[in-house]
Amino acid sequence: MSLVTSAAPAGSALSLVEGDMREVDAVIAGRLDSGVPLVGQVARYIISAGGKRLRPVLLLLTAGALECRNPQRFNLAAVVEFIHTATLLHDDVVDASTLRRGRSTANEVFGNPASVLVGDFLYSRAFQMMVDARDMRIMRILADATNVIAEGEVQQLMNMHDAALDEAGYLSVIRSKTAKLFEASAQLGAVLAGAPAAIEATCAEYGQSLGTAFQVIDDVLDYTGDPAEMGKNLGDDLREGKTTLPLILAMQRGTQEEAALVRSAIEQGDTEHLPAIARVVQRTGALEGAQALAAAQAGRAIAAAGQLPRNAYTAGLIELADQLLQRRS
Ligand code: GRG
Repeated sequence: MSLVTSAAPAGSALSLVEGDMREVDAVIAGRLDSGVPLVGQVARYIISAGGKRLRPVLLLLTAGALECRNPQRFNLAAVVEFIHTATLLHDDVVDASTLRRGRSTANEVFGNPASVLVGDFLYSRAFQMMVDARDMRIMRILADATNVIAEGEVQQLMNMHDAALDEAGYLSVIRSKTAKLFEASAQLGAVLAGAPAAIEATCAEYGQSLGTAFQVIDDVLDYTGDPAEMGKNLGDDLREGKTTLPLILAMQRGTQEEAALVRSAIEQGDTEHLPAIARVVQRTGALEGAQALAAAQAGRAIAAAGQLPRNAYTAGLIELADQLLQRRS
C-alpha cells in the first residue's frame, strides 16, 4: 500500500510526490523482468502486495526540498525500493516468517531457495540500475549502505537470545539494519541535487533519525499492533528471541519476577508467556518509554529538516516524521 497514494490525507504535503511515485512505480514494473519466469513471478508477488514505499518517498521529498529535477531520481528511488524488497525476502527466510504485507510470505508460497535467490536477483538488479546514474559517490553510498544492512543483520543474529543486550547494543543494530537505508535514501536526494556537503550531512541525519524512530515503533507494534492492520504476525520478535527496546525497558523497570519472566522468554524464545509478557511491557510503561525514544528521534529528524530550505517538500519531510509516530502498519 503506497503511503503517498492511499494513506496521505488529501492536500497533504506528501501528495507532492504522488506524480513522481507513479514514475517510480513504472520503473519498478519495467525492471522486474527477467528471461527466467520464476524471477518475475516471485518478484511481482512481493512487489504487487504493496508496501508503503517509504524509502522512495524519502528520496523524492529530499530531492524536491533541494529543487532537484534530475530524472535519475526515479531510477534511484526504484533502486532503494529494490534493495528494501531484497532485504525483506531474505529477512523472511531468516526469521521463518509466514505473513508479510497481509499475505503469505514469498518463502511460504515459493519456498526458501526461491526467496533467497530472487532476493539476490533484486539486489543485483538494483546494482545494475545504479550504474545508470554514472556517479561513483552514488555507487559508494549504496554499496556501503547494503554492506552495513547485512552487517546489522549478522549483529542481530549474534544477539539472539541475549537478554543482557542493552539499549546501546539495540540501537547499534537498528541503525544498521533499518536506519541505514533511510539515511542513504535521504542522502541520495541531496547528492542528486548537487547539494553542499553540510546539506548532504543534514539529509543523512534526517534519514538516520527517521529510520531509527521507524524501527523503534515497529518493535513496539510487535507487542501492541493489530495483525490485520500490520499485515504480519505479532510476537515474532519474542519467538525469535530478539531483545528489542520494549523488552529491555520492561526488564529495567519491572519487579525481579517480571524481569525474570522476560529474561527467560528471550533466552528460550518461547511465546507461551506472550500474553503475560505483553502485560509486563504494558504495566512497566516500557511501551511509553520506547515511544518516547522514537519521538526524540523523530524530533531530531524534524530539527534536521528545519535546516533545509523552507518549502512544501521540506514540510513533507517534517510531516513524514510526525506521521511516523502514529503509524499502525
Ligand atoms: C539483501 C542487502 C541484503 C541484505 C540481507 C536480511 C537482511 C540482510 C536485512 C534485513 C533488514 C530488515 C528487513 C530490516 C527491517 C526493516 C523493516 C522494519 C522493514 C519493514 O519496512 P516497511 O514497514 O515495509 O517500510 P513495507 O512493507 O511497507 O515496504
